Amino acid sequence: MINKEKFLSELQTALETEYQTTLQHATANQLHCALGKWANGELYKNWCESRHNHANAKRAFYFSAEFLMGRLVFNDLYNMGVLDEVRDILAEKGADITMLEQIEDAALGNGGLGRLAACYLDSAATHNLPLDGYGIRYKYGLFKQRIVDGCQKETADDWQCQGDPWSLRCTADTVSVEFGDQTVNAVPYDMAVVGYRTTNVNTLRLWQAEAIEPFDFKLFNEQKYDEAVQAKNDAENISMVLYPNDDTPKGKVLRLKQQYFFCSASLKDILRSYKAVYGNDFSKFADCYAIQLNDTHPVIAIPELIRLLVDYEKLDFNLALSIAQKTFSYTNHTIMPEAMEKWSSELMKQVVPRVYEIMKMINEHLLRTLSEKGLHRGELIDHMIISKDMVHMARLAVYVCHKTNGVARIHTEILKARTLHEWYKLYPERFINKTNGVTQRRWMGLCNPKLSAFITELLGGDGWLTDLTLLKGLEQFANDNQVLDRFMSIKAENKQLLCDFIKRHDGASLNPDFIFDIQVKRLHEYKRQLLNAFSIVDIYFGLKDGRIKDFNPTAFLFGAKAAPGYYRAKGIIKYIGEIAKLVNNDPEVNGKIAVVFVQNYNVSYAEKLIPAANVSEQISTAGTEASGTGNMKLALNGAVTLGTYDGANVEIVEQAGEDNNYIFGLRVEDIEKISPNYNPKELYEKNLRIKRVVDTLVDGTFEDGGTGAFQDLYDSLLKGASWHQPDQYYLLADFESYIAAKLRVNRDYGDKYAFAKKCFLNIARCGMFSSDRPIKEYASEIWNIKPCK
Ligand code: GPQ
Repeated sequence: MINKEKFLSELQTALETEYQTTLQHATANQLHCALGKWANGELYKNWCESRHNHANAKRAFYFSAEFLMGRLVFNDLYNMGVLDEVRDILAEKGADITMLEQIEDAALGNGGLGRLAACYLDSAATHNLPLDGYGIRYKYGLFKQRIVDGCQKETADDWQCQGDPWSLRCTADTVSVEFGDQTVNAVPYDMAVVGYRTTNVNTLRLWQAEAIEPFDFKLFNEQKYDEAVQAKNDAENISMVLYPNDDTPKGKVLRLKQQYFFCSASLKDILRSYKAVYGNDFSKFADCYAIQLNDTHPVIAIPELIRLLVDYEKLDFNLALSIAQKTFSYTNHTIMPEAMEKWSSELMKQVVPRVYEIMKMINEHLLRTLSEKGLHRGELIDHMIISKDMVHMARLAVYVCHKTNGVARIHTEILKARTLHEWYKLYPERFINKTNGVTQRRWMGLCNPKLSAFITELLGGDGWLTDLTLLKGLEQFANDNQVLDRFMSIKAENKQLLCDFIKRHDGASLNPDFIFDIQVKRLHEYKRQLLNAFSIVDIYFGLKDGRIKDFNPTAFLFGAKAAPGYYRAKGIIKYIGEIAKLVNNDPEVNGKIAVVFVQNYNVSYAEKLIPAANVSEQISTAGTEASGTGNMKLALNGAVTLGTYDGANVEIVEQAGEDNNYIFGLRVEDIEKISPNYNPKELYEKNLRIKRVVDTLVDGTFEDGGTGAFQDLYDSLLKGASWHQPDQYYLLADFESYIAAKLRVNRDYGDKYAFAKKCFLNIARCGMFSSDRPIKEYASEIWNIKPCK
């Protein structure tokens, strides 16, 4: 319960003193800042106490270059347990809380990896686990996307332009970070990570790069104005912008600087708190702290910790290495070869010379280990060597960390059998699986209040919000048509809300009675949005020709950002745009199919789309998607999965039942078998449906605006390119089985109770996909930390 008088008086004071306005007249920004101030005041005591408690326990830190937090205001109020009250009090005073939907997301991440970090922070805080995040306070988050004439246009995401009332600048904790050619300040900004229904508050500490001196006086006096601020600009550039590549790192100097910047600053911060308690006795370091490396982006923290211990604390290298070994663990998020981070040794030498020397020492240590084990063979060493012309970050991570984990069972198995096989043979005990999860607070409670209230009613309590396995209790209602009726009407209401939002946001009109078939995720060839597009074109032709009859009207929705330099992905966006134009304007079919590509898909948009989905498209080529987490969010909101045997889909259908989902296509073993002789050209020539659909890329059906993008897509499937074989993601191989499965979903939807039952059972059986489960597993099996309150 909040103290209403105090709340109103604080809010009003903030509005008056800061903006000379009142609750009735406040803009969204003003109300947002005032609410943020109030919330920080409310949290202050619990936050201090939590910090104090954590200081006396073993703690863990999540090092991540990305934290995709999304919009903070609703989530923080929700977790504080005051969202409904605040909404009501504001309404009484003539202010509408929904105007805060204008507030920008904190989009400091690209996609799954960054959002996973955010879900883990939420779960740890909720379960009183002392886990804090360390990352970068980018000035500009992931770009904003507009679709102009079917093409993606990017603009800068100035997420702090309306202020950032959820962060506290902690100038006193500034540290400096040294590179080969510059030294900068790292200034921390702390965000409270509010646990749900607990007094525990954890911290996300994000570092901002600033110049040591604001400008050079001497140069200024000489009227060399640009040069006078050069150092300032060079410093600020480090935390200026999030790299917008998902899964495909580019070896850029600035990116390396970003990685080193936040790792070095975070370790200095951690060492400072350690020394305040233990002085120079480092023997207890690994008993006090565990550090999780979120992919290879923060792996440079390993040599950095060793450097700090050796150069400043005068520890012997081997002792420092063994401390690092006990402290660090590493999560791998991909097996895509192009995503494995490598840095040129030249670049390393230039940017972080001493760290590079330490890496070479680690490499020497590896070579000695291999030779002791009798594994000093040339070709094996080529596969394992950490540093030569290139520095291999994943190898460095696996060699030093005491644990390496994949993010879904099939993914971990592939790591062991292929990607990191040599390492697995050497250190089998280090490999462990941690299937991802999502927080049900944001991804059910907050974004789907009606369904959540209904679940609570059915279960006779809302304990599921902190123990998602309780959803099992819903199974007993799966044959109850009254329950299914209410379930369906909630879905219908969510679809109506989504239609209204899409109308306002994208200008597109949709009929909520259509089946909502949704594919939302980053745009990437391996995720196969192009296959989905092809299926729509095939269905379109089928409807026109009369080959497909009795089709239940379906809206195909897409949301996806393409990395700005990923031309092929942008070509796919344009192609979907062309399909939308054709289909939506054809009166012969537009009562049957609709296609919408929504603009600027982000966390807040996901919160609207996911509760409204009937069908969840999870169609990556088997063996390519490490896990996926959108698949879990959609299943938990009552959509069936139309997907391949890939990532966490495997475990979702294992839990929810094959019969309640639509699995199609080649499996990893199948692909292995056919790949040596795979001939997509033959499939194209023999199968007239495939040919007709693929030909729309080049036969004038659609226009790519003279860019050649569609010809390139066509060639990628039938000719390949210097860097890949034709149709490397097996779209044509899965074409028929995919569309057959899609038509099965479509037919099954017609039996509304049977279909609703499938959806309902997906919810009831997906309790294991809460991020609460893996965070507790990390805590007990990897970090050895315990709840503390
Ligand atoms: N993932 Cl390597 C990203 O979002 N960004 C990356 O740079 C890498 C992986 C994703 C991965 O593609 C998904 O399958 C996972 O579900 C997600 O990480 C979280 O583990």
